[in-house]
Amino acid sequence: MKEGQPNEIRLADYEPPGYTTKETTLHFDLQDGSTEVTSHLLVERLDPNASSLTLDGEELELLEVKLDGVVLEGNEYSVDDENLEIHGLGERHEVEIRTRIKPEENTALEGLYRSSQMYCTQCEAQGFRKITYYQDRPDVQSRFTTTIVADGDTYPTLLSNGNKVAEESREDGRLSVTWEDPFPKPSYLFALVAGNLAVIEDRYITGSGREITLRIYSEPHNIGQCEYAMDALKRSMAWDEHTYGREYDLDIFMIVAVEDFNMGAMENKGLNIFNTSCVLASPDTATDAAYQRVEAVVAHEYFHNWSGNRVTCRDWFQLSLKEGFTVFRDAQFSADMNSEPVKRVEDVTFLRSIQFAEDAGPLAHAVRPDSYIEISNFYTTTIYEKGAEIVGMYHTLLGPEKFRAGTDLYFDRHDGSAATTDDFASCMSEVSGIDLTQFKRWYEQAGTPELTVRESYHDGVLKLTVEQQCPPTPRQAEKMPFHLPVLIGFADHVSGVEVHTDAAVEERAAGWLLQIREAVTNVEFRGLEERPVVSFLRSFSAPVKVHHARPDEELAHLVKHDADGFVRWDAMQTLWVKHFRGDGVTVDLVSLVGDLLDQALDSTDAEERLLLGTMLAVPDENYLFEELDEFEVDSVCQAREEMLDLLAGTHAEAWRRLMELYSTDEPYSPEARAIARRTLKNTGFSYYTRTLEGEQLSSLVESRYRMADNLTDRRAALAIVTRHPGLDPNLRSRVLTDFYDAWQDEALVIDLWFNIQAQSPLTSVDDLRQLEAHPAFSTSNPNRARSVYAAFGMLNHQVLHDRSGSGYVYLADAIGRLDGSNPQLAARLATPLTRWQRYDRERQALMRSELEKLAAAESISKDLYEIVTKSLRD
Ligand code: B3K
Ligand code: ZN
Repeated sequence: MKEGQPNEIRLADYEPPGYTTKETTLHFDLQDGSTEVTSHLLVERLDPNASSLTLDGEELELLEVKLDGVVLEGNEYSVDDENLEIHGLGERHEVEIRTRIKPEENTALEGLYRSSQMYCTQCEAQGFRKITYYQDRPDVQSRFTTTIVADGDTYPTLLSNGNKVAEESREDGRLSVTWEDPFPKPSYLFALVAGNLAVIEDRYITGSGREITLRIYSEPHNIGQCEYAMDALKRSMAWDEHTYGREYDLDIFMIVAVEDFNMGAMENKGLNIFNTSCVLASPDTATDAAYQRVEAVVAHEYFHNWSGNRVTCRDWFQLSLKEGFTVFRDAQFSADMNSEPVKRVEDVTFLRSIQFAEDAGPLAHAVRPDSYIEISNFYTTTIYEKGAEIVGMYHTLLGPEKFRAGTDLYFDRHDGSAATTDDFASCMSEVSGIDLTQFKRWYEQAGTPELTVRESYHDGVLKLTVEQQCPPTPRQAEKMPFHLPVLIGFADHVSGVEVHTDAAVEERAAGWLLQIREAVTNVEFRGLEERPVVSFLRSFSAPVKVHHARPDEELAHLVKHDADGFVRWDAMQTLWVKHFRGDGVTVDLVSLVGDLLDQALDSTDAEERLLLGTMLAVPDENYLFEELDEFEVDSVCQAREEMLDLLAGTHAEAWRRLMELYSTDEPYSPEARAIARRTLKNTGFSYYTRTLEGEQLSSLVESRYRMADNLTDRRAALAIVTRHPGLDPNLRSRVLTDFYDAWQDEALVIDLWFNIQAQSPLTSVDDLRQLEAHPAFSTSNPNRARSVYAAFGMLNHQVLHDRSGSGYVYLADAIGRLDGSNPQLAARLATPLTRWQRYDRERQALMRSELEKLAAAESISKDLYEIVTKSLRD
């Protein structure tokens, strides 16, 4: 890295800009090997005392600077590695800057770069400064006009934000296209695409009767897989009108599918750019989970048009303002399209496995952090998923009508401007009359709060005491109590109950909402005929851990009977965690699973089937590692395998029936009803194969693999092929080769092929090296790199945590190599090593030593430096 420590940016240092850029006119001349960018800026003074304009710029070749039409000499401005400053300015000026950049050499995939045969951009958060010198900060919003000139034969598709206003094919074979975006926007929402792209087109009529042209572009070989995304887009547009009263504003909305992309997708105004993995879907190339991800990400990026673009963030500390809110919105959408409790179960599983781990580790940070070194590192599950939980808590506290009034006020008041999380809270408070001052601690205090619940029952009165505390996190030793909503009900219908509490309480559908604000809260339920089974934290109404000492029989009762699907699943998880902690569960978990299995065999309701699908699974290792305070990796993995074998063996016949009952000839459909059938079928298949060996096993696996007519079923077979220790190795290699040969031209399917091998405990470090040597492996494509390194680091626990330390060395070496070309990706892949604190002492030492090696590298990037040094600090 450059000399010295990199700068820390602090929220406390925020200052509004002295000047703003009102109009931005850009001209791109795309040539092979280099691109010339001319920007014409109209700047205006905001602060009467300001006289210099600071522009951001990185890795640019500066060709010329003009001020009000006059070329400036080198001594009339100052320029260094990060900024260009022009001094002695007045009220209003025209600044013109010419720079040269090299998109072909841009392997970091930030700014303007090449992916396959096209040019594309990624500007959030600070990529625009790699295109030209600019006020690259979200509180500067400008109207953009963009002209792109390129060779017309190679790049007939030239796109940017807004509406196309001119197109000219010149005599020299160059094509020139101009786009104008009427909505002022910050530079992070700028986008440009140039390529020879195929397109599908549709239209959408808004509630007010405007016709919007919808286009999805991709490389020609992918265009057949864009229909599902188009369908999801139209459903998202209708849903946002209906649920939030938000209509689309431009006349055209475009999505472009790009093969090389660092994350999922990007909400550039009117021109969303997507990782192919979040837009392409066909039965043979996308699993059920991938279809659902396409639906969710299309919706997420579309919803940003209001929560992010029309109302943007004042500074990057406010990132959760747009991300938390938009994740909440896309979760509501997915719940409406599929199943509410199942979506909640999926989100809580993710939150507990990944976000709680972040909150408990050295990289814990507040949802509105105080400081950062590299903002790209703050696109975290805390900002996104915990941020979404905060918005969910506003929704629960206010109820749906007032919440909608709050969002209406927020969109109305802050339209066209850059807002803060405090502004959002003010709107929620104003419409509801609820004092949210204390609630805002959720943005300031890191760490997962823990509730301890105590119950006592006498003479028809049930007393609950709820105590809260939050563990210390880096640089935040002491925490103040949180204001949080707790939804409570009883598993069985109880009438005539009166509630007395020192907290605010409100009757809600099938239960009560408590607003907890104190460190200790008491609640009494009076007038009960017998002791009820308490259903606590229904719908997971707050992102907290709950310690609730209670008989296992009560949990089993909740599993079978509670009205809240989330609580049913949650009670089952509590029992599993207790079991793996070795606490001696007093109910028979194997027969409880048997009861659920019977329900699954009898169920006729798709939502219930989906929920049962989640309940028939034993929690995975990441979930258990987070929930168990102390554990040893190999013992947990082994205990889990033994439990799976026991469940399989005890109910072998029922698993087989489940597999067969839900095997149908129906053509593939991504609807919840069909997904539910496949989930149960493949759950049965997976358990049943644990009871087989030899020829019986081979023939079942091979026949299921051969008869699969979609990727979900094929993947289920492949998972057994790659993980079942008793499977004939010849069959394993035959199926893997067959799969590769059949799908070698489908990049996303081959990603899955690498991924499923990299995550199998049967894949050793030597096998991983062989995978890396495969001709289809490449680290320049982030999806492919992740398919091996992220799958290994996040999911292959036994090999990663091998006592020899070879797994850590392997992962760290890969990260070190990648850091040279793509720092964002490298920093992201380091996540498993940053969790070192939760493992045993020997493993801690081995993991820390790999982090120290990475930190010591001469040329470490700012991105990776921040992650490794912060994760090593005491
Ligand atoms: N806003 C983008 C994320 C940008 C990440 C930059 N490193 C995608 C999203 O959350 O919608
Ligand atoms: Zn987002």
